[in-house]
Amino acid sequence: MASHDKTQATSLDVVVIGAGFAGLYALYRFREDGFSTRAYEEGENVGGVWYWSRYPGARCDSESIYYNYTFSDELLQEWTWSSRYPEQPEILSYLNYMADKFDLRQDIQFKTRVTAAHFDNEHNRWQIYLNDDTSISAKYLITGVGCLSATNIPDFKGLDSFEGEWYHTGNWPHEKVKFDGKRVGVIGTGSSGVQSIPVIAQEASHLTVFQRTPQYAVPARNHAYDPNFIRQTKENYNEIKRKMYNSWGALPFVPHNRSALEDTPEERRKVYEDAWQKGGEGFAAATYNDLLFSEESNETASEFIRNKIRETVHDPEVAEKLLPTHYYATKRPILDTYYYETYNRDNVTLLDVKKDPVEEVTPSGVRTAEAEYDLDILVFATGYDGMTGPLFKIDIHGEDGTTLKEKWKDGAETRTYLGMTTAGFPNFFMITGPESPSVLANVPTAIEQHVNWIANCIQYLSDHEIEKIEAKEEAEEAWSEHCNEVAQATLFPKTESWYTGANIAGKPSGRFPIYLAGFPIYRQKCNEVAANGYEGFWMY
Ligand code: N01
Repeated sequence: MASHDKTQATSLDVVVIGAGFAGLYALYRFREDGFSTRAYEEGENVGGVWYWSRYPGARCDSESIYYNYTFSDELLQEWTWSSRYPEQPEILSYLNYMADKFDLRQDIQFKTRVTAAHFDNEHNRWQIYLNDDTSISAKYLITGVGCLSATNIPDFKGLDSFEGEWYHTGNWPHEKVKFDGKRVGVIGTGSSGVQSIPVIAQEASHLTVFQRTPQYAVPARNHAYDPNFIRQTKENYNEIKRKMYNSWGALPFVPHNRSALEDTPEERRKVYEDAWQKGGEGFAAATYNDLLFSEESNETASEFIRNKIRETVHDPEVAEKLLPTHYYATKRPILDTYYYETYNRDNVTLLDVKKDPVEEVTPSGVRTAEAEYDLDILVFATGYDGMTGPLFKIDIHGEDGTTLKEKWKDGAETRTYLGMTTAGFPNFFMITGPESPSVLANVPTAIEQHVNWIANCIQYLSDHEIEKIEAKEEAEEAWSEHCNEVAQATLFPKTESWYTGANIAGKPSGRFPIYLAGFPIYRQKCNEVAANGYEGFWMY
C-alpha cells in the first residue's frame, strides 16, 4: 500500500478509466451534464484499442459509416470516411478529431494507469489510485476499458532467449516494423492474424503461419466511398441511426426472415453467393435468421465457406488445413482481404500447431514437436484475455473489501446486473461490461447506449439527493441467469472461443458473458429498469 500514500487532495464527481471510444464519449456526456469529470488513460494519446493496435493491415470489421458516434449531428456531418473499412490510422484520426472538437484533452490525464480503486464506505466515494503514486477521490467510477485491451501472450518457454524482434498485434510499435528480407513467424489466425498475414507476406522473405484453429473468413471487399454515397448517407443519418438502434447487432442489417433450411440448396447457394460477393459483415447478419441457433442451418453456411476455401487455395493439402470445423460465427466472424489467396504464395508456409504444437521459442526461432523454424521476427496475433481481463488489470475493491476478481473468481462466476453494475460495488458502472451486448453489437453504438443510460441514472441520483446506488443480489442473479439462458439457446457456448474464455490457459469458462437477445430487447430492458425508478437497485 506504500504506493497509495501520496493522496492528492483532488475530488471529482466522476472518474472515467480510458480514453478510447467509450471513455471519450463518457467524458463528453458527464461533463455536458455538469459533473466534474476526468479521464485517465495509459496511452500517450486518445484512441484506446485504436491507439495500441497499429499492426499491418489493421482495420475495423464494421462498416465505417456505422462504426462511429451518432450522438452529434454536427460530427456526423463534418466527418467523412474514405472507405468501407478504413485502416487503423483513419479511425485514430477520427477519435482525435472528436476529442479536439469537444475540447476533451484538457480533462484527460495521459500516460497514467489506474492501478486500483477502493470504495470508501464511510463517505460513499471511490478512492482511485494511479501509477504515478497519487490518488483521487470520485463519487462515481466508470470503466471505459473495452472488452479486448488485455493482450494475451502465451507463456511459451524460452521467449526471453529469442534473439530476433517480437511483437503483439495489440501493442504494436509506433514506428514501421520492417519485414522486408526477413523470415517472419505469425502465431494466431483470428481477426488480427487474418488481417496482418496477407500484408506481412508481401514484404517478408518468408512467412511461417502457426495456426491452432482454422477460421472462417468472408471477403471484406473494401472500396473507396463514392461522394454520392457519402452525400446520401449524410442526408439519411437519422434513418440509418433508427435502423441501427432497432437491429439485433446495432447495425442496419435485416436477415431474410426464414431458416436456411426453408430454401432449396440452389436458393441457399444464391443467397450465400450474393452475400459473399457483397462481402462484409452481412454474410453473417443478413442471410438466414437461424444460423446461430440451428446446427443444420449453420452447417450450410459453414460448408459454403469451406468450399470457397477449397476453390481458392491451390494446394489441396494446404486447403484441407485451412478448413474450419466449428459452427460458423460462434467464434468472431472475420473479414479478410486476400487471406486465403496468401497461401498460394511461394514464400508462405502454413503449420498446424494443434497437430504439431509449439514446444518452445529458441534464440533463433520456434521449435515445434516435429521441427525447428528459424525466424527474424515473431508476431503474436494471439488475442486477448477478453471481457473480464481488462477489468481484472485494475485492483477494484468493493464495499466490503472484496475485489472484483475475487467476486467473479477469474471469470467463472461473472455476475452483473444489466452488464453495467455488480452487487457489492456501489456507484460503479462498466461501459460494455460482461453480460451486456458489448462485442456482439456494433461497439460505438453499444457504448453510446450505456453512457446515456449511466448519465441519466447519475442525473436521477443527483436530482433525488441519493448518495449511493448498488445492484441488488437477487436482481443480479436473475440477470446473469437470464443472460446465460439466452446464450444456451444458441450455438455460441458450444464453441471454445475468447468469448467463453477458453483461449486463456487456466481461465475457467463460466457463464457466457455476452447478452445475446439483441440490442433492441436489451435497450428496452434497460429503459424499463430506469422507468421503474431504477428497479433492482438499492439506493440510499
Ligand atoms: O485474437 P483471437 P485477435 N498457440 O483470440 C491463437 C477484435 N478484433 O486479436 O482459436 C497457438 O481472435 C488462437 O487460436 P485458437 C475482434 O473482436 C477486431 O485476432 O484459440 N495459437 C487464435 O487463432 C476479434 O475477435 C478487429 O485455437 C494460439 C489467435 O491466436 C478480437 O479482437 C481486428 C495460442 C487469436 O485470435 C480478437 O482478435 C482485430 C497458442 N498458445 C481484432 N494462443 C477488426 O475490427 C492463442 N492462439 C477487424
